Amino acid sequence: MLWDLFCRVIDNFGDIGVSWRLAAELAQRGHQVRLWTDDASALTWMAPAGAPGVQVLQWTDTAPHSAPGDVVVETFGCALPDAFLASMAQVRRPPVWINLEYLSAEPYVERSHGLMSPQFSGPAVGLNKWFFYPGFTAATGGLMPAGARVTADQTRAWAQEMGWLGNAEEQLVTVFCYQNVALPALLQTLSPQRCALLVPPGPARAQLQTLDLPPGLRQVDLPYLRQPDFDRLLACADLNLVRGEDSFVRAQCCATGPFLWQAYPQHDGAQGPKLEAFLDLYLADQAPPLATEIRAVFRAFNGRGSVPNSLPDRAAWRAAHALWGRKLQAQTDLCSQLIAFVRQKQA
Ligand code: TRH
Repeated sequence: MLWDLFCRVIDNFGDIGVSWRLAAELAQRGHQVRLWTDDASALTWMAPAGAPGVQVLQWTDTAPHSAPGDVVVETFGCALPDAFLASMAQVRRPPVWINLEYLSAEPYVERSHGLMSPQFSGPAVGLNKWFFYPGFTAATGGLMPAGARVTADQTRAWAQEMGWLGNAEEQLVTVFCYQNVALPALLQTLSPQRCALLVPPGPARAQLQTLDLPPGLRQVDLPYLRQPDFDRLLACADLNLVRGEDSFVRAQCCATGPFLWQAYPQHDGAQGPKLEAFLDLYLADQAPPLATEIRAVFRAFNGRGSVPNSLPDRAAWRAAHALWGRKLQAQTDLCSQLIAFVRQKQA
C-alpha cells in the first residue's frame, strides 16, 4: 500500500522520532511511504541514510502534485492541509484516514481507540477519520515493534567499542530526561557505585553541567545517534532515564535494565494522571513493597515527591521490568495492528 504520513514537529524529537519509526517499519514490511513533515532537520542524524521505500517530503499547504495514497496518517492530531483534505475527498476511492494519537495508559484510550469521526463540514466533508490509540493493553493499538533483539552482552561489547565503558564493573546509566528537579538527589543514590552517565545532547546535559557529580559517577557526553543506535544505547544500559514517548517505549521494549520515565511536562499538569495511570498498569503484578518503592521513585522523577534515600533493589527491579516486558511482547505490535485496521476499513 502507499501511505501518506503527516508529521508536524511541535518541539523536541518525539513527533519526528515516532513518525520516522513508523515509516521505516512500514517500508520494511513492503509498503511505500511518503513522510510529509514541516521540519525534517532531526532526520539528518536520526536516519542519515534514509530507508528504502520511504520518501521524505516538505509539508505543503498547496495541493499536492500526486493523488493521495491508500492510507493517510495524521500523527498526533497534526491537522492536515486543506488542499490535501480536498484531494482526499475528490478521489473515487478515498484513502483510509487515521489519526495516530499520543501514547497514554489512561482509561480513555481503550474507550476511544478505533472510534470514527465523520466529517460534516470543511474540505473533507463526507469522509471518515479513524482514531488509533497506541497503548499497553489488548484493547488498544499496541506499541511500535521492538526490532531485532540484542543481548545485554552484545550491547555492552558495543558500548565498550564506542569508548563509553570505563571498565567491566562500571554501570551504564543513560540520562535522556528533561530539566529534572530530582536529578541531583537521584545521582546521590547511585553514588558511590561506579557509573558512566551516558548523556545525549539536550536539557539534561545542560543541567548536569551545573552540578558537581558525586563520587563514582563519570559523565560521558554522546553525539546524536542514529535511531537504531539510540535503541541499542538503551538496550545496553543498566538503568535508563527516559522521557516523552518514544524513548519511554524503547526503554520498555528493548532494554533489560529498568528505567525511570519523566513524562512530557504540560502547563495544565496533564502529566500527573498520565504517570499514575502508567504506574497502575506497570506495577499491577508487583508485590506491594517493591511496587511502592518503584512508584515513589517514578513520582520523584516527575517532581511529585522527594527522592527516596535508596533506589529499589536492583535485582528485584530488573525482574519486575522483565515481567512487564514479557507482557508487552505478548501484545500485537502497533504496526501490525495498524495495517490490519486499515485492511478492515478497506474491505
Ligand atoms: O524528544 P522527546 O521529548 O519527544 C516528546 C514526546 O514525544 C512528547 O510526548 C511530545 O509531546 C513532544 O516530544 C512533542 O522524547 P521522545 O519521545 O523519547 O523522542 C526522542 C526521539 O529521538 C526518539 O525517537 C529517539 C530519538 N533520538 C535518536 O534517534 N538519537 C538520539 O541521539 C537522541 C538523543 C534521540
